[in-house]
Amino acid sequence: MIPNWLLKRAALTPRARALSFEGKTWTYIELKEEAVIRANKLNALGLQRGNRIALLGATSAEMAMLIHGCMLAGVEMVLLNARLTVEEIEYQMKDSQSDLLLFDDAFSEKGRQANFRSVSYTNFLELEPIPMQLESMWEEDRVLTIMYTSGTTGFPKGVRQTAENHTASALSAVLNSGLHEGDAWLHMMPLFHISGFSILARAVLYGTEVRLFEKFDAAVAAQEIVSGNVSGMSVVAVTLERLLTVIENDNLLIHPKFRTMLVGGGPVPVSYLKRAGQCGLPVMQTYGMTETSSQTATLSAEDALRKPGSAGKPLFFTDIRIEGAEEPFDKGEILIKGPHVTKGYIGKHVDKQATENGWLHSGDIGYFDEEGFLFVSDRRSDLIISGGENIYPAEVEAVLVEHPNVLEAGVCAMPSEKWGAVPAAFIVAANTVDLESLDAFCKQQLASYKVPKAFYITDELPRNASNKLMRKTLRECVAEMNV
Ligand code: S0N
Ligand code: AMP
Ligand code: MG
Ligand code: MG
Ligand code: MG
Repeated sequence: MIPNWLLKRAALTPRARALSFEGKTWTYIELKEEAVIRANKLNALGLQRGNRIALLGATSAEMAMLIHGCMLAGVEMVLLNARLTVEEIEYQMKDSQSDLLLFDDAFSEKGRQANFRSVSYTNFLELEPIPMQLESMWEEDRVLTIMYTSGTTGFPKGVRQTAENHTASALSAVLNSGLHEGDAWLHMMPLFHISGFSILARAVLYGTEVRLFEKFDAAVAAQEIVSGNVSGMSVVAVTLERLLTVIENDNLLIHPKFRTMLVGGGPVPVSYLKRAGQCGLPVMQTYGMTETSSQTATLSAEDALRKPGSAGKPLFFTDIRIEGAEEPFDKGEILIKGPHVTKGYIGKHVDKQATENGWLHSGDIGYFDEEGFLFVSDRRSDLIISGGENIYPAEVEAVLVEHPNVLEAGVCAMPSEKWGAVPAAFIVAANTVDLESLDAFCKQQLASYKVPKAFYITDELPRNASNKLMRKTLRECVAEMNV
């Protein structure tokens, strides 16, 4: 059994600072009181242990309190990506058999359009709470959160993340990064991604503060880091680069309290790591994913300068193997084992085995060097990572071919100065297809980061002997056209 993090934490260090947001702060006892109120309001809505609710909103203190409220009430959360379209929200609500959609008022349009029982934050907060038996202990397998990641089939998969997954992940992380008096984490990530949720989970386990912001802002982040407000922060490559530019332009000095800049969620150009080194910004690359409830390997402070480009060693409770590798530098698929690895999926993919003999097949390609440092050398087959958001070509292609004038579609990554990579589409058209209407058609169904940023009309798509689309050839075409 695992104690409910917040109840335990509030009992241990009630007066420690837990959260700050938009000029307000909460101690752990105050955060617990807020979360209990929300658990009791969930009870008032008739939600019971084992029910599922979907949360839709931007990062906010309210969302953090709702998350803790759900964990107290025994309700499983589906954390929806706030950039999804109504169609995508409906798919995930239906697939997860969610009992309720709770939405931030700023998302009212989407929240009300979705064809489900839904309640806005404001209406929820007006409810009269009905006291309930709080969930003070969790079974290891208690599903706390469900996050959707896209799959090679084109149908997003809901990943189950249990109390054990999150707890093991947080414990592994602290055995790598250590815990110092006054530690505080700068939180500018989406709370609906594991990159953001894991910050909350770690803080409540360690008894440290989360300095929460609605969204990434390079100037504000730099100020927080320089002033000694925070000891750590999580970023993706795109946000690291924006932050470096501010630090470089203003010649800022990193406060000695700041010791961990975790960067992950996709490949990180080594040039960024070098620039960080020159600024005195202690950057640690990490390799993690939704299926592993965040970090699985992370570079330690000790090796950060010595091993640029490496994602470090497997964390304390993690085992990593390179499939088929016989010696250092042999490349192969990265296989992961440990208590942080998901037990599986829900909905449409409920029967899909997440692991084979305990090993998760990441789909990523990598190798270990002679000292056991992991290098992730290639991304999952065909996966496009745009500013830390994942796009699976199959999902975009499935939408494109629904268009009446599209016969066939192939989607691949196109390099982007701004986002690292963006999707590009090759279209075999039935009649003349108006690209503007195709773009509008995509925007209706796909979150905007998934909408192709370039469309190319072609007579046929490259296919191999077994008729499989060769997206690698598409990528080569894009590269040729952009020289
Ligand atoms: C990069 C971010 C901050 C960009 O958002 P920004 O600049 O605030 O844009 P908006 O003002 O919201 O929108 C303006 C227009 O830009 C489009 N847009 C926004 N984001 C993207 C994007 N990523 N790609 C393409 N377009 C984008 C908007 O749609 C809008 O356009 P229009 O007007 O047309 O609608 C933001 O994208 C961001 O926060 N990205 C990071 C997401 C993230 O957290 N990814 C990680 C996911 N992976 C994991 O969680 C596993 C790894 C992990 O856990 C981890 C990762 C990093 C560090 C630590 C860990 C860990 O293990 O702990
Ligand atoms: P997600 O499913 O959104 O959690 O994304 C996880 C995926 O991001 C991984 O499977 C990798 O493809 C990619 N990724 C995460 N961290 C790194 C890293 N340090 N280097 C390269 N790719 C990464
Ligand atoms: Mg944003
Ligand atoms: Mg993802
Ligand atoms: Mg449709």
